[in-house]
Amino acid sequence: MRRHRIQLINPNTSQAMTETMAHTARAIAGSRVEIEAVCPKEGVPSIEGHFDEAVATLGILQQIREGEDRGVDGHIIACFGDPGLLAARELAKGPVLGIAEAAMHVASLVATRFSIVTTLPRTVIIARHLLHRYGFHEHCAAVHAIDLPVLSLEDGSGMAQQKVRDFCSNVKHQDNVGAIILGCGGMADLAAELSETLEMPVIDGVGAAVSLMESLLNLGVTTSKWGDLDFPRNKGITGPYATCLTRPSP
Ligand code: 2AL
Repeated sequence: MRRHRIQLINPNTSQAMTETMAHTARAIAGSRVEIEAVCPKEGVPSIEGHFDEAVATLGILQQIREGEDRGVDGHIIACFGDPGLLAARELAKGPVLGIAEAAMHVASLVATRFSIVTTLPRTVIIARHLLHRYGFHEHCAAVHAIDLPVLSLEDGSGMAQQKVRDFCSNVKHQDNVGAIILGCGGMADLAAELSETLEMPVIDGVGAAVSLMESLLNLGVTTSKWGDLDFPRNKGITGPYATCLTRPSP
């Protein structure tokens, strides 16, 4: 069988976070899967609000376009707000998954209710909007914020990681849920350890998305081009994004 190439897009410009997520993705991926981890050269160093998401989205679409041109089979948007997900699906032929939607789907398969542990309080509303959009709001007991910025997960002190551990332990004893979702791509490397110490499923979206993507690729399923996810109409975009976002004419 043919090898599958999955593009893991970190939508922020942090190389350290890209490597953290790539490491987890490669540990989860099967032997026939190649993970191509990328992040934009320009943009926001971390994504912690609606403005950051808007700025990051054009970089994501550019990576999707380049990945399609390189011949990758599927794309993962590795930021817990799933920025630009539907726009990316319009641009891509291969499947595109967001790590929040992947984590929520996986958690809902192994527990009736889950809680989410994320970074800054201002990102909580982003997770809540996604719970509603994906139909999982009734599965979610609470969204907790450790109240530290995204990049504190990469500062080498281990303080943010310890806060995630403490929050997850409290969730286990207080939220009456069967699973916990880690609500930031930079927490990807904590899922295995926490699942073992807490003896309950602690789900990271990067691993969940890699596994789901592998399944979609094995099934031979691609993004539907029948209806609203059809390629964007070629109406002549102008400006700096004209060439990097426009599909070559068939
Ligand atoms: C994120 C994430 O996963 N990566 C990033 O830059 N911001 N979202 C979050 N809620 O922490």
